[in-house]
Amino acid sequence: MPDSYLPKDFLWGFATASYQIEGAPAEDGRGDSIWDTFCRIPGKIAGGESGDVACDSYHRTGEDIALLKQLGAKSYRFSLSWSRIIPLGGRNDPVNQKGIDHYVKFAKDLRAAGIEPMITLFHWDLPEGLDKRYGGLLNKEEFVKDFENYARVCFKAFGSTVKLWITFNEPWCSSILGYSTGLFAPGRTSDRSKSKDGDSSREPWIVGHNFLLAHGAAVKAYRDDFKKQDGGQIGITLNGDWTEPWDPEDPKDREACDRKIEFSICWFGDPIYFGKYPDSMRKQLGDRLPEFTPEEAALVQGSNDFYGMNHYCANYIKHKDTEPELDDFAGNLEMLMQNKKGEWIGPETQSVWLRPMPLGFRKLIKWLSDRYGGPTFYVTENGTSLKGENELPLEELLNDEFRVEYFRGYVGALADAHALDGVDVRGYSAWSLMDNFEWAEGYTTRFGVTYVDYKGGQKRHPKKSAREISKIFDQYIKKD
Ligand code: NCW
Repeated sequence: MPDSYLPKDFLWGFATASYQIEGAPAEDGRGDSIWDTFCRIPGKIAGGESGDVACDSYHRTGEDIALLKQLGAKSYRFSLSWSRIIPLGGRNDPVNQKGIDHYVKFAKDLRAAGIEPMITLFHWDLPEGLDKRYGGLLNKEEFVKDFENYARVCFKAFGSTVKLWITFNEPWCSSILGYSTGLFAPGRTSDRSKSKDGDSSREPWIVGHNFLLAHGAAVKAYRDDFKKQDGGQIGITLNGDWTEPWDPEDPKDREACDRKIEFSICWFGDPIYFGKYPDSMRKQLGDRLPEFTPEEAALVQGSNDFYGMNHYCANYIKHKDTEPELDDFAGNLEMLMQNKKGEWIGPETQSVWLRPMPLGFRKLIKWLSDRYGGPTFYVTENGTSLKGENELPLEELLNDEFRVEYFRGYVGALADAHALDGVDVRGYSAWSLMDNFEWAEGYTTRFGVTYVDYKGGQKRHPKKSAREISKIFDQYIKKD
């Protein structure tokens, strides 16, 4: 037993998301989501791919559960496709019983297999109908009501079968990548207008605000009408990287490190824990960052039963002395992979944004725990890709020692955060159970502990990491 440890009933398992694994886009009454439409735009997705087939998980629920069991998972985090449940998305649109039945059976089957289901209500695949009808995430009045309605339909359908709910996955990604850089659906960019008269540099902040209100409304609905009888917990999942100063001697770089975390994580975390946006964001963005009315602030503040943490990597941060650009979303700084001395933050991976640094995980969860008064954490995603993994011969690809090392490093860092720093962490989901549709990167990036043979009938082949991960947790989880 190492010095550090994780609590006895620690829930570890794997995570996926509906559009990334399911396929079956037109089956059993499913409506389009903004990702179906986005994938049809030439040039948006590597290789012109889409989630039309993906891992075919919609048809392989039994196989996926058997795989989870085989790997020893105690929990499985998956997301619901809103447009399978309400094909057009809105509160006055028909509910699709077939969609509900599919997921309820899946959750019950997981439970029967001894695996705790953890449901994400929204992992980026907004019903296309809502985007078309009223501008989707940009429309506060409509979106908040429609999300609350969708959440209520789900809470009612799953009852006590599901005890861990996540409203939104990584709202930063949907807001910034969907409404500023345009890398993700619906692909809106802030360079449509660099002028001060333009509205486009406001859009990501409006979308972020609407996510927070919709989260608050869904949590209130759960607490008012479901939590008591179903006995579950509900939270949001936020992504964010650790930051190290480019020049540790420079106080401005050190300040910029915190500012970067504020712009990515505290943008959502501060309203949820404090009822307001970080001062650094207000200072830079002025009135482009929406204001909370007192009612809105009250709805959002205190709306997390737990903090869902997605974490992958770290960056070096160098401050900028120039005025921030109108479309800057990071806090007027540079994100770098090398520091002043030319040292790399971590090894290269297939994803340009991902360089692992396990100690950064420990530092970040402690930083967040301190800032937010010691909340309960569930790590809802953590994992890696390997540069060139997709090109390797199968045998080598299955021998993913680098991923085993990644999990050893990160799980060890988490155990340190728990045992040595006093962080209250109850669960961990590795990203991902299997290789899947990696959004704009298509199928070129493989995050799975299980290889999916896309050309060979979606057959699953567990990699070495799939077998090792249970041993890693076994080593750290306290026995009595
Ligand atoms: S793309 C992304 N991911 C991966 C994805 O598969 C999963 O669905 C997400 O929850 C793995 O974990 C998350 N995150 C986006 C990374 C940010 C890219 C930064 C671009 C710079 C502007």
